[in-house]
Amino acid sequence: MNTISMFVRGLVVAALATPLSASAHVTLPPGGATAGDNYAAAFRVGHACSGARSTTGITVRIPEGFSVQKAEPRSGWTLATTPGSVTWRAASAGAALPDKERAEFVVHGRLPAQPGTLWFKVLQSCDVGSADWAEVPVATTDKPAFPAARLDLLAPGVAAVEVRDAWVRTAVEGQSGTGAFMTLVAPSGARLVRVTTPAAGIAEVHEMKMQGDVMRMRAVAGGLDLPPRQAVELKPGGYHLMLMDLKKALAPGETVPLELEFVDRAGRKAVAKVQAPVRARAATDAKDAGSSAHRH
Ligand SMILES: [Cu+2]
Repeated sequence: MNTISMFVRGLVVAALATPLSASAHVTLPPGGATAGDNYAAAFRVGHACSGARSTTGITVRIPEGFSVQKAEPRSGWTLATTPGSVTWRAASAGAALPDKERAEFVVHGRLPAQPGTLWFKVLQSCDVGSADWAEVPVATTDKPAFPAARLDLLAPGVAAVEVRDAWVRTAVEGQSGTGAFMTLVAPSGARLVRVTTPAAGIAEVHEMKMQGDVMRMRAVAGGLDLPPRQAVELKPGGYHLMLMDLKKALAPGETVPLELEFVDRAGRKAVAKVQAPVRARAATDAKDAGSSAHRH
């Protein structure tokens, strides 16, 4: 499967999938990882089991193809590994993870070389009861109550970066430049080094900086760094993509294709393709922030 067909398939999935609530479930950060790479699988726990007050244990069942290198210990918890699983257990009631407090349980390993989807089944034990996050959706429309943690394994050249809520500000006829905005998350870290779009002759990563008491913008030297698993927001007044030498007016309802080029921590180039809707201002309602990233 080539990059283009993966891209098209991703768009179809994007139209069907509903966004996962970040606070629910046990999840891996979206954005995926490059097949065959070393990967720090950081399982996020954001709440206890239904009706429980705290999480007392986490067992990750290791899917076939993922070879564990090590699991990160957690203070006050025991850590046990078998060939097929990693288990953290609170050594005392006081060390248990309170409901609504977020934590990450991290397993380092090597990913299988074949692009696709990897599902990690996670058993969450609580002071009362347990939740087995182990259901694997069969169709893209399936929304299981207890989904396993999903990891997209990407072909080389496809950026392991989640692009969220992308939009481009409207431009009237004759206007030379405008801004593009979005949220970027790179689970394994990356650097945004280049932007291209058929809508503009020049596209640059800019930042706003106070110079004396004047706000000025300038190109970010060396590209925009995305630390692992941290959301970096490009928004009016902050980092943004500057589209210059516009080819035509941009009216609400239109879509601007953007190609974002990243360099990962190993120095490899990869691309994310984004269809960014044109709007007059940031969407206040997250539900109609209808950007489509290159997958999900
Ligand atoms: Cu600018």
